[in-house]
Amino acid sequence: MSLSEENNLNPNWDLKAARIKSLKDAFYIADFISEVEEDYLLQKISSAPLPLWKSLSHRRLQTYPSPLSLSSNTLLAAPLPAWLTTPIVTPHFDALGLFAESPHKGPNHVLVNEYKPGQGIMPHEDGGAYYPLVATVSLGAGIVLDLYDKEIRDGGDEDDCGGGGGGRRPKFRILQERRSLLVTRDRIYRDYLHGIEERERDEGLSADSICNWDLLREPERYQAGWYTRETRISLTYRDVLKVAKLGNTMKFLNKR
Ligand SMILES: O=C(O)CCC(=O)C(=O)O
Repeated sequence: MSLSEENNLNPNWDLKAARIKSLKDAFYIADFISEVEEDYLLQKISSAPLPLWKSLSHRRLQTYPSPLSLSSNTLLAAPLPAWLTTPIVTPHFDALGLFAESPHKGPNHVLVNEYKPGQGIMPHEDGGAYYPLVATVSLGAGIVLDLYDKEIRDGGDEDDCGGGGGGRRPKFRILQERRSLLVTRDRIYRDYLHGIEERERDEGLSADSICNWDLLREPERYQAGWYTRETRISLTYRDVLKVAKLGNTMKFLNKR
């Protein structure tokens, strides 16, 4: 089946039904893109020229349309590449009204992160450069995203669905399957750190420890409580608040 034939809206999508109950400001749609769409995106990412990858110590990264200016968290206005827009933003995000209330009414920035088994990302917050909504599409393999209270505490509350162990305990754990969409916004965006443990396998998986267990496409796959990681790529879509037009930037530079 071709990509355009695949490009249908799924009538079963409904943000209310996708709400992760224990989090409220987070949503999970397991079957967000088809296998054909996933293959297409993976092929686009793997055929990008090598210099587009920035190698970091524990993962590698492509940034579209460009990194923010470090001093002012400003994005130089430029369109996202078409392959990152269709079908994810148009029509899928649009149908969900995901960015309907964001300043630019749509995402203007995408990070492509690649994690090999054993790689991850330290707990961090995305901060004030963005409208407080992140839409993450997972490709290639699943991974567990951990949410932490901003203050470091030992252990968690009784009703946590955090599991794991060792050092700092996550308050919540979200399993993101390949081809899924995870949306975090508002309180979850602002009040928690998020990170991915540097592990070869994710363990301690169960309906009690994984917040979105009831929304998984294949819970039976994780019934044993663990799985071995494989290479996973994420696309994180955001709306950067400050955007500069190239013409204005040039005027500004000429006046200096
Ligand atoms: O890969 C992910 O799901 C998380 C990426 C992330 O934390 C980030 O881009 O800030």
